[in-house]
Amino acid sequence: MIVKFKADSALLRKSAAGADQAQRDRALALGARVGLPMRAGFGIGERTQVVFVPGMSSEALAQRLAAEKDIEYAVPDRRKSRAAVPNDPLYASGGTPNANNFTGGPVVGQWYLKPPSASALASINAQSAWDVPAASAAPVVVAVLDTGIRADHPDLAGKLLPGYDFVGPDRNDDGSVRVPNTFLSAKDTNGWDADPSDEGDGITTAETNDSTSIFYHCTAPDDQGNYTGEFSSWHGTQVSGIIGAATNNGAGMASVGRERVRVLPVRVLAKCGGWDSEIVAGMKWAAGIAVPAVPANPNPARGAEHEPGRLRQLQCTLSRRDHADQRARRHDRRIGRQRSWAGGLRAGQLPGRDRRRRCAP
Ligand SMILES: [Ca+2]
Ligand SMILES: [Ca+2]
Ligand SMILES: [Ca+2]
Repeated sequence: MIVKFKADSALLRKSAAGADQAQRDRALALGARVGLPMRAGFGIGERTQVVFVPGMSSEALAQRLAAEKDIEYAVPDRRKSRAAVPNDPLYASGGTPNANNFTGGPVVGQWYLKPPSASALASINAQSAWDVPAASAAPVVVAVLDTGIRADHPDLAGKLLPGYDFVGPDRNDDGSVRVPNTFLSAKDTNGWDADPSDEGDGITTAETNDSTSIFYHCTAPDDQGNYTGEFSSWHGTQVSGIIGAATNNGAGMASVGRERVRVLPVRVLAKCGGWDSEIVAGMKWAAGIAVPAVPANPNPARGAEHEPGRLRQLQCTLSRRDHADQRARRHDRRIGRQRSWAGGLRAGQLPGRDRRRRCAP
């Protein structure tokens, strides 16, 4: 039991024998007044100390002491244990295979958030960071510049801020807007808008093999150079979950940011990727920098995940990278400029078509 005496309490008399004796005297006097065999614990502050009555529950004692008019507060002294390891089922290791799927989460759990081990050297040990108290009660805003968001995901409830969609109308290879205006890539029938919903970026085998389609060779070829379709990646939602999924809620997965992060979804990629100009506009808006004709972002981000040009490249196998390089060179020859694998524009190049191709393994 933790008790704080009011400043004018008569029990706060100082003792010539020292603070410890004063606390003992105070506990004895308080116990005598309420008719309980009270003992003193250690002091927490000048007017605050621990007291206890053997055989009596903290709740009952708190109720009894709170009625005393010279007691500022009396609260149970409870044992706390570290809560760093969340209770989300997908975080735990050791799923049990059954005929249809896994129950109890994946066999490896979310290994990448746990302390490194002999079998998971690259894990980030988020557990140790979760034990460190937050510097501020205000959540950190992290922008996710990606394929948009599935805001209906239950593990993202309460974690999303109002984002924006910077995927514009379909363009020609020189970057000009197609005439007539179409939105086959955006799939939401309009250009930039306030709804960053992920409309899906799946491409059919027919589309990636149709030389008249704007989705021609938008998927990565296999080792034989054949192009096949891909299902939608829902990548923005996946990344948003890793960054900020509701955590310790007993459902789904845990996130790096736990309850300290809010995700700002910024849609810059759609079917067959996105354009640098729109990605840059999305980055500026996410950071709180004005973008013409777009309402100001009231929640500027302090961190950002930017999918194209970084993660994709890191994920590329050498074989895929070669294919992507060759494809980019062929493409760049057609429009008269060179492009390095690093993905940046060389000095003097015009920022024309630089649609970031997907290169996931
Ligand atoms: Ca749109
Ligand atoms: Ca939209
Ligand atoms: Ca969760």
